[in-house]
Amino acid sequence: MPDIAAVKAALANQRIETPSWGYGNSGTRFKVFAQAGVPRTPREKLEDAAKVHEFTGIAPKVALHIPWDKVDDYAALSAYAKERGVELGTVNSNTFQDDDYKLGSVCHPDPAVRRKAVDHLLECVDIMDATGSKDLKIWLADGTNYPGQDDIVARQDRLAESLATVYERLGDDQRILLEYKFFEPAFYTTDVPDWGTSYMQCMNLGDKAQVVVDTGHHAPGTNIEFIVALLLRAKKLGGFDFNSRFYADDDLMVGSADPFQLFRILHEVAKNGGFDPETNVAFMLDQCHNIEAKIPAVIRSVMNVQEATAKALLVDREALGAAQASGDVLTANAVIMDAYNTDVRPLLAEWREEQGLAANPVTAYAASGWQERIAAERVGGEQAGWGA
Ligand code: PSV
Ligand code: MN
Repeated sequence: MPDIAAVKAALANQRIETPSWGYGNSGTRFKVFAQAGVPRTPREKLEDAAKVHEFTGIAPKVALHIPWDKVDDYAALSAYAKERGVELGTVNSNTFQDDDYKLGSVCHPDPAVRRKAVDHLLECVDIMDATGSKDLKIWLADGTNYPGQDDIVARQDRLAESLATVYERLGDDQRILLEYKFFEPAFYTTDVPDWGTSYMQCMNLGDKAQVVVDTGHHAPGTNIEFIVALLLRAKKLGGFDFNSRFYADDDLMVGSADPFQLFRILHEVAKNGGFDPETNVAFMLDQCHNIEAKIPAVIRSVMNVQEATAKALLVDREALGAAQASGDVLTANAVIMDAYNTDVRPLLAEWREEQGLAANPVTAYAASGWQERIAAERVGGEQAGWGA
């Protein structure tokens, strides 16, 4: 059995980045629901993210989304984050909310629109320089809705050329993380629909371009842990956008719909060196929860990743390897299921207390008075959120 001290040490090294947009109002295309106390500025989002870190101890980074988190002075924003015990993480680009992007951004048939999109991506790298962020996460809404609408291969060529311009601009320790999603908003073709397309583009770009796996961006039934294992083997897994889905890109709290899948993914991560700092996998949340309270739902997601990680670390890999080598199918499967079925909550409560944290971050947050305080203080101004 794995040594509990080693499991605890590995848990202490875990870092989960939370998304600035997870703290704002969100909804579906039918309705955006407003909540009391939701941040009105990037600084207030950082204050909320700092609370998640305060109660979990493992969420010290906050991903930004540009232009949603646009400010005049990024160095000052970074300093504000540090004062609250967190730091700015991945910069997410946005080439999907401008009228010019109706037919695409970096794949658009018009070179002027492509230039505009590339300029935005270059601006994101400038911001990374100012914030000290290492990763530019690119998710593209590009695609077509009808057969014949545009040339599939020409769009790949435009994509490659646009990304190459951005890649050239990266500093030595900066990366492009190219995210894929199989559909939405485009319904016929999507220009980066799957890990293979992202991998091909990243291969052409070079070592500083890697694939992001958003757990909600696959067709139902896709074996995501297989993709994760292959990308780790190829040294091309740049990071995760964790969330949960029942149907498509539901963006629910990670681990809520299918905790077993999350465990299986994290088992492949653990087994294939994905938790080693030198592998440099960014563990990010990408959730837009609409009906539940913002901060505790992010805390819950962080805890769900942590629980699945603890279970993955408990897999008896020696016993698993021996069973696999001897073709003992039932024992191999039993080793995996034993780890998954272990209740790790007491272990995590103990670990938190050893770290000087409350045993239960959700109840500790509820008792902290922060939610009441922001509801009372954040009155007036415009709450951050999707459009409405
Ligand atoms: C797209 O659905 C996505 O997953 C991308 O990561 C974006 O950056 C994020 O959602 C927020 O729109
Ligand atoms: Mn995502």
